[in-house]
Amino acid sequence: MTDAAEQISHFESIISMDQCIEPKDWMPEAYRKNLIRQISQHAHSEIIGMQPEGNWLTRAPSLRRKAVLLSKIQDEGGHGLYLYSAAETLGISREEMIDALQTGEAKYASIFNYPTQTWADVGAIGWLVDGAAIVNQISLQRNSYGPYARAMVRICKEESFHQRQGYEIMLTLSRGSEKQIQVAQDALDRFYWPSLMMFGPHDSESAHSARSMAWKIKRETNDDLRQKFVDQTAPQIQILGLRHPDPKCIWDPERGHYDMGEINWEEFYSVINGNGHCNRQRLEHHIDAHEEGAWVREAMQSYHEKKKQQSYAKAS
Ligand code: FAQ
Repeated sequence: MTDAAEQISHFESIISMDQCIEPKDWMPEAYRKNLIRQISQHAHSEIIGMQPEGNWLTRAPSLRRKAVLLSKIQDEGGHGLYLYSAAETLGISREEMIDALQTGEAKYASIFNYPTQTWADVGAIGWLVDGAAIVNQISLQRNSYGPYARAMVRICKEESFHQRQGYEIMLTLSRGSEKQIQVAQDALDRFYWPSLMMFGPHDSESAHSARSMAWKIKRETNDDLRQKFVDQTAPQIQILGLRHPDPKCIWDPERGHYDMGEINWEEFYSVINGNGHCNRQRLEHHIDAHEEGAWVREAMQSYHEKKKQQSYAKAS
C-alpha cells in the first residue's frame, strides 16, 4: 500500500469505528474544509444570535428576567468562542473566519435575521430556537471531529437551560391576561416556521448532507432532525393552550409522527442569501462592534509580544 492509501485507510477505519479524528491526525482536505465551513458558520450563528435577544436587555420586564437573559446571552458568546477555537485547530485563523462573516462569504443561521418585536419573542427564541438548536446539537455530540464533538457536550448542557427559560416565559404569558396570550400567540406564529428552517433544506436539496453523513460530521439528516423537533414541539404548544401555527401538524399513528405543512422555501433562500429583514443590520452591528474593539485586540497583542520578548531575554 502507498503512504497515501494507508493514510486514507487509517482515516476511514477511525470513522467506521466511531472514534474521533483529532487535530494532528491526517484527514482528507475536503473533510477539513467541510468542517471549517460548518463549525465556523455555527460559531457565527452563536455570535450573531446574541443580537436579537440583546435588543430586549434594557426592556426586560423585571430584574430577575434581565439577569437571566443577560446570562443566557453571555453563554451564547461563550459557545461562539468554543466553536471558533475548535475551527482554529483545523488551520484557519479567527481573523479569516470573521472576515468571511463580515464580507457575507460565510453564512449564519437564517433565524437571526428576523426581528424581535415583543418580549414574547424572547420567550419564543429560548423555547423554539434554542430547542431546535439542541435537537441538532445533541446529535452533533457524536460527530467525528474530536474538538467539535467535545464543544457540543458543554454547549448542549447550557442550551437546555436556555430552552427552559424560554418556555417558562411562554408559560407565564399564556397563563396571563388576554393581551399577554395574544403576544405569546403572535410570537409563536412568527417564530415557528423560521425555526423549522434552521434544520436546512430538505435532504434531497441538501448540498453537503450525503458527504457529511458518510464522514459522520452530521449524524442525522436535516429532515429527520426537523421531524424530531416537530414531534417534541406539538405537545408543548398544547400545554401552553396556544393555536398551532401549522394546521397540517396532526398526529399520524401509522408513522408514529406528526405531519407537517410545507415550508416557504422561497423565504428561506431569500433570507440565507442576504435579503431577510435584519441581514444588513446584523452585519453592520457586528462590524461596528468589531471596529470598536480593535484597541482591545491591539493591546492584548502587544502585551503578548512583550511577554514573549521577556521570556526570550530570560532564556538567553
Ligand atoms: N441558515 O447542504 P446543507 C443556535 C446553508 S445555533 C443559514 O443542508 P449543511 C444557538 C448551508 O450552510 C444555530 N444557512 O448544509 C442560539 C449551506 O450553505 P453553504 C446554528 C443555512 O451544512 C440560540 C446551504 O444552505 N446551528 O441557534 C441554513 O449540511 C439562540 C446548503 O445546506 C448550527 O449551525 C440555515 N438555517 O446543513 C444562539 C448547527 N440551513 O455553507 C443564540 C451546525 C442550511 O454551502 C440564540 N450546523 N444553510 O454556503 C449544521 O448542523 C448544518 O450546517 C445545517 C445545514 C443543518 C445548519
